[in-house]
Amino acid sequence: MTGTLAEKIIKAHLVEGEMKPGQEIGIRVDRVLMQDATGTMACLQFEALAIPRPKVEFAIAYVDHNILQTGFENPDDHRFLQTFCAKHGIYFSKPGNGICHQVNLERFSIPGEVLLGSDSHTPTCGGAGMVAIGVGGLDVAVAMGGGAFYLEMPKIIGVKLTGKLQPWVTAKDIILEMLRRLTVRGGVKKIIEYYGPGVKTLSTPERSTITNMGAELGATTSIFPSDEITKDFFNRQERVQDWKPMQADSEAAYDENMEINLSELEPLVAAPGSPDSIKSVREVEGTPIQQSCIGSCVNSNYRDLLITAHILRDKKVHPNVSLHVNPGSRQVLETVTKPGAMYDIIQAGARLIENACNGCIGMGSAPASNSNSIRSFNRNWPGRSGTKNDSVYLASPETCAAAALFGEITDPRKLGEYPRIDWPEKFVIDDSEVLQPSSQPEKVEIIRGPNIKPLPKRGPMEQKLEGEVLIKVGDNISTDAIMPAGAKILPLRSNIPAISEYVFAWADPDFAKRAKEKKGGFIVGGVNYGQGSSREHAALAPMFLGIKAVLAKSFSRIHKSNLINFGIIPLEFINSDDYQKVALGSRIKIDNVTSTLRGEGETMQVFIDNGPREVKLILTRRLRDILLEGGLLNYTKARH
Ligand code: MIC
Ligand code: SF4
Repeated sequence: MTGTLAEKIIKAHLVEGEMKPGQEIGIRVDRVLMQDATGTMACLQFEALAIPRPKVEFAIAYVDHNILQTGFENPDDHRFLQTFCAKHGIYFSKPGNGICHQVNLERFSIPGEVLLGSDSHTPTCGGAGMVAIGVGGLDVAVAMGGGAFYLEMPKIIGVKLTGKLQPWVTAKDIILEMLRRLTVRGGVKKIIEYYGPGVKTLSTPERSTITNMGAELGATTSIFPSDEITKDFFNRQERVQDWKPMQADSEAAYDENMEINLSELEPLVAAPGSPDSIKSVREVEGTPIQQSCIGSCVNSNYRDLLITAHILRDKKVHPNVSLHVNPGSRQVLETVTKPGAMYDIIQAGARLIENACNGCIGMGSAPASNSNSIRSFNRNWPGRSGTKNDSVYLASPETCAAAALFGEITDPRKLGEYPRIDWPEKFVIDDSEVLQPSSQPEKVEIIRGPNIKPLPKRGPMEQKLEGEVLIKVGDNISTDAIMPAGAKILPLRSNIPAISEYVFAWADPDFAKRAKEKKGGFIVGGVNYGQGSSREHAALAPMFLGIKAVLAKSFSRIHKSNLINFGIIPLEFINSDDYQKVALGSRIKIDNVTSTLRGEGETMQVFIDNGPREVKLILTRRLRDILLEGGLLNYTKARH
């Protein structure tokens, strides 16, 4: 790996370690973003560090997830965040201003800088040449306090793009093709860097569609060069002063290489259940559809909405279909509304949904039982839509709009001539919904309604851990399965005692009750345990229920860090037989926890039903020390 763009940016930010794949490095963070569902905790954690103002160049909190106000909980959180941000030097994007990733790309991305965000789709800004990484809220809080961000130096995969997309084939189909080739774990411990002549054929928002959904590959981040096309985007955002060229050397050498000829791609979908269940639209054509949703942070930009408007112009949505459209930001909504394109969408019968996450996280727009929904979103794990046994297809906005018109999955190439999309000379620029921090912070009172409960604490690591296996799950279990979201549970994000009642609620509704009765215990998982979101609640709530360790075949990057951050030990099976044998109710005993963590050994002895087993404990000194302290907050406080 030499001369790659990701390497250059990391090198310029390196504060500790050697940039060899697999080695721990520390990097300086320039900017952070938070969103409301993870941000309330991140703010409480920042407060616990007792640092008055962020030490990074720019910090912002968005309200975009917990948007439905069906009770006091979400508005309590919004008000807490607004007052907290005003007092503590953090910018605040009001509810309705848009999805964090879309707004951040438009207004706050800076090529060549490092962005850390408490949301897994933070890599969206990689479309503008940033190293943008999704992490748990506590990592963001520590970075805001001036701490470096530590990660395992990833391998860099170079993806050469050649050719040009054919009409009706889109950036979404490029990332779906990546998911077809690599699956949801193909990007773990990797950065995906795009280069080659095909890059020039893609606009900045299209590039961001691709980097956004690199999260579904499990990648640390994804990045595009910053070139004349990026400059053009910054020009139309009236902030060309923030732009700079950034690209890999022409002779850059990648750790792994891939090539995609854009001319050969066709429209694709991810079939229900997982973002990597890829099929061509042709294969599933004719599948009846009852709902079509266009929006979410991966596909709700100006281009996506304008093409939707072109497709729907002077037509009507099929009588059996409910079409939901949500622009990614107020800027997108205003820019599309000005020339009248929004009218085309509304007259066709679409339901206009707020500029926010909405149905993507089950915050409204849940589909009916036994019905098919097609969505321009990025995730379709079972139940994520809010409906049990849901059947959600993921596709481009073009394919979603075609399905909305015909009532069944339809190859968008049948829609005729591909409309020409002209970018507006300038996007509508109005940052008035992003509030600046107060210039008189001493006068600001932070308002905590009854939904804001204090942070739960954990003491230092115990030498001996003992208990039962409280649940055993299979491969690729997402954090949505561990700590479900949706309109009922998401509003409890600031109230850990309340939200912990829902851990594994869909997989095993008795889990929380059992965990409390048994005074904690252990979780057993398969490969890629904890894939998906950055939500640290998938570690924090189990910690609250007394979970001491998770034994799995392997872990996703963000969730593994979150477990460590909250003092839960991630242990990996060496022998897959051990995974087979361990069962719900098996007794687990670890006698030498702290002494093993104090040493350097790469295994830990665990007794499973009295039988001694060795499991992998591959952790750096720093991560072992974090576990010994009982989590990152204790660790950071002890070192201030
Ligand atoms: C998601 O898409 O799953 C979320 C909701 O945006 C999460 C963050 C969260 O759970 O709050 C993510 O992607 O990190
Ligand atoms: Fe919001 Fe969905 Fe994007 Fe997560 S994936 S940030 S819920 S729009």
